[in-house]
Amino acid sequence: MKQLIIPAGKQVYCISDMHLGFPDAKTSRERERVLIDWLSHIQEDVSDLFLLGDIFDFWFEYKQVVPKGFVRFIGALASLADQGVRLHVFVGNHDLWMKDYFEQELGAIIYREATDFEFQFSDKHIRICMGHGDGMGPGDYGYKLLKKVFVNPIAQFLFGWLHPDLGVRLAHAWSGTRKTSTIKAGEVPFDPETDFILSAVRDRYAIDHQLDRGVLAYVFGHRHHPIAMPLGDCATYYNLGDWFSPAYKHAYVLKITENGLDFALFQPKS
Ligand SMILES: [Mn+2]
Repeated sequence: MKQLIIPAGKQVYCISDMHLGFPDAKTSRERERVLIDWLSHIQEDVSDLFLLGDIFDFWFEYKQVVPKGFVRFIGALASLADQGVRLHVFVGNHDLWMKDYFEQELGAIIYREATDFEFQFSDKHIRICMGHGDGMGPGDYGYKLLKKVFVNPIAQFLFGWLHPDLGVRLAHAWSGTRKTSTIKAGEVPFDPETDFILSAVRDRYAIDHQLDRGVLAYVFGHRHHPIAMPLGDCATYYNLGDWFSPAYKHAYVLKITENGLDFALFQPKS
């Protein structure tokens, strides 16, 4: 359980699945601008910013090189970090090849597994479990096998020795083959009977509830559809949606405040 003290008047913001770079440079640049506007809007009261994975549609850190692009977004994060905002970055299945670049540059904390947090407000403690959500629960064996290859140190070492122009092109070609399924993921209706993250969350909740751990919410991304689903009387499963679906219709923001949780659709400025 990681404990975070939240100063009076401040709050915690969580978003997921921005997939910067997807599906092309022009659309991604527009989304990047909207995200930067949002970051400047929250800067007055954010203490901790959680990015729950798939920030980038593809990210790979070579020993001396990182992918081109996203300078404005990374710059906006740097500016928040310089003001004392803590950045919490979960790796997603699209950007799991993060190493220590954001740690070194932004002081970000990188998470590779679902993690429990306790947010300590002046008169209240809120416990929340957060993660990206890929590879959780039953099924999806094809992806689980692929993830074993992706996280394999030898496979990463070999990929890292490809010239970046070739490696990044291969990665984009791979992402391109999955473009339709990425876009469609958010359009598939949420089915509580088959949702693999919900299945894993229910297992976790059963244990937490039995041990009276007081976990208020289980927050994930990855599925690209927004969900707020009660689990029993006092806990909720949230999924934060995504930022690339048309008109930001799936872009949800979870705020953790001294008054509790606030889960709301992002409202772009017209
Ligand atoms: Mn995603």
